[in-house]
Amino acid sequence: MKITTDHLSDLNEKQEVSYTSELQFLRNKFSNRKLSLDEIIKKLADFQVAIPSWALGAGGTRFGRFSYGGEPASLEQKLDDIGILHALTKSAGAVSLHIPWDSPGDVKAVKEIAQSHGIVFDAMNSNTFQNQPDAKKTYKFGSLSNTDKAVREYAIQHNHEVIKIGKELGSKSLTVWLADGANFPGQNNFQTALQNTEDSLNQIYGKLPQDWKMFIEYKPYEPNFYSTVIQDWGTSFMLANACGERAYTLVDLGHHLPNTNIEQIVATLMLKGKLGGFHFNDSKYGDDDVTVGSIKPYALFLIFNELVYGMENNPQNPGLSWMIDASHNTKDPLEDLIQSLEAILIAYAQALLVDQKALKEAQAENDVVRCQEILQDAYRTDVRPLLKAAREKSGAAIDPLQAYRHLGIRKNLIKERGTKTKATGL
Ligand SMILES: [Mn+2]
Repeated sequence: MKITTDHLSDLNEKQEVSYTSELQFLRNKFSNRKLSLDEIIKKLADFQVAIPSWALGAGGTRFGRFSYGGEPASLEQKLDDIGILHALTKSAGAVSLHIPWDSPGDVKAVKEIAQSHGIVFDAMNSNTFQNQPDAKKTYKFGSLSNTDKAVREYAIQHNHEVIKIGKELGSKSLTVWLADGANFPGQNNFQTALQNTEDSLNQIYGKLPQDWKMFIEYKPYEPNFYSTVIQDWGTSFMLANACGERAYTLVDLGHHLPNTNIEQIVATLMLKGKLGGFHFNDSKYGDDDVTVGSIKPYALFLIFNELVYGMENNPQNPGLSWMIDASHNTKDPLEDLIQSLEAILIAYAQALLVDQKALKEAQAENDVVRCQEILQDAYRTDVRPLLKAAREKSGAAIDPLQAYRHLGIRKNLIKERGTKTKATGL
């Protein structure tokens, strides 16, 4: 199913009137500040978030997986799904592939499909956390940190292969996330595991093309429950520094222990020019992978406040690679992703509204109350009219979720693909 501009323009016409008056309200509210709402609208329209190839299917847990019908059964169909998302939102113009779950059989054909949807290939994700059916070595006791050199080399080789596929597709970055760690005290020698990981990452980095970046993702626990080799941002930062200037830390919102101050991590990494990638999701307990902004929208805003500050003040930090990393157990994944994109853009818009000059002054005077007021004034502004204006400007649906339902997209996908298809990956 392909969404045309005709599909959307009828729907948009009905929406226009109400949001124009809401937008005017915002223009009046901010008229006494040197703030261009049109510039913010343009920034929102330009913001693109990669959709991971594994987010289009039903996720499930170790207890069960419930299909919802019309799931994409191939990489080609996954790209079609992202094409639908991008047509509705114009914010999902990139895909992040997971190898080998979504190895492109016919690279040329896959590139053509992506191009027809206006989708580029963002970071490539390697997988050394599970054994593939044809595996010659086992990752049961780790990959890049494994005590067995042959296993480490096997995992390094896999990453080299992922870079090779990525080059053919036009990607410019590799994300490495390791499940390596230990389930029990004494199982691993911490120092040996870390040193092996550093050496292995260096070998992967050695084959990284000059115009590529490598992102090192961290996570405190799971699937290992006693220790994880790359457990936190500090370890990732240290490893990135050990590899070289094109290696960066990747922050995944769900990969922190409860109450971790993620916005401070973001600020620290951007100051040091080492924040490379960002994975969006939300959580209450652990790596829950639920819809962005569904549980802690204020935390998301505070994180975006630091991201915006960094983007404006830290030329030493390169442009970031944005991706949604979530799993969908009870919702239609496409609806869930539309909600996530909306939450990301809301937080971004709110952060762009922060009166940075006034905040700086209040901070200099240690006027704590005023500092909080300034942040919360931005956070409590309903910025949705700005998102609607951005979407109309870029030819998307003003209200993507309503358009998705109105056009009966899931019903159409079920008609095309059947009720029993199963997505590859998770
Ligand atoms: Mn992630």
